[in-house]
Amino acid sequence: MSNDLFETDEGIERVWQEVLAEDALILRGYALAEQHVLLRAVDDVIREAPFRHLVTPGGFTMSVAMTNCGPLGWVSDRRGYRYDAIDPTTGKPWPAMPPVFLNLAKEAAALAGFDDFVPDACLINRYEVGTRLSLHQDRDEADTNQPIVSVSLGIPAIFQFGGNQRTDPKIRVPLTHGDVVVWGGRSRLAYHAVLPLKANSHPLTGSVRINLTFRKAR
Ligand code: MD3
Ligand code: FE
Repeated sequence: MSNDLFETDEGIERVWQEVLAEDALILRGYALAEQHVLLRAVDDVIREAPFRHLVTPGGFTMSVAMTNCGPLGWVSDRRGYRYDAIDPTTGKPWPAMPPVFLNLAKEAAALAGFDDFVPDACLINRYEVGTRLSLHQDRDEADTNQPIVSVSLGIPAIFQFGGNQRTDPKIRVPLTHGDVVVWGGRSRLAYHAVLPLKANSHPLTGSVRINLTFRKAR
């Protein structure tokens, strides 16, 4: 855990950092400065590309509701998982990535040492009370040398973080409103999960948690 000064385009900024694991860096509260703009941008995206519950290749409906913005979006159906430029629900391209999303993802990645991260996909997850995300790896992206940046908004979740093997020991970490995490290098293919959300409420989102994940899919 450390409280460090960084020189950025905006001047000097103070960032609270926690090393979660090798090459996994938590920037606690890093999104707070933009919280209102971020949530307004989520509302704009979901008006064009509503949240939906995707079906896994195995035929299970996911309890997390999802949508995307940016040039590519992550989708799942009976045929498999993939990134696609077209939203299967609307038949149209995904909404553009809001500038505030892109800038935040790039800045966070740069703080973690990924200077030229340019995400082409932002997956937006919505968790309601009881929603969970079962243990998985994120390996649908072409280049796993590129990090993933996640932004948590709304009610807290307990995140589970393991190793590169499904059965590796796992640690539990709370992720709360405004937390940003950069997952790269040796953490990039780690198994992870979100435990069922407990009832709670946040002044800006109500009883919901929103998670943004920025990815370089291609
Ligand atoms: C560690 N989302 O969308 S964000 C996902 O809170 C996903 O919605 C969770 O797992 C959520 O795939 C967790 C944290 C996260 C995202 C991607 C990772 C952790 C990661 C990729 C590799 C390792
Ligand atoms: Fe994931």
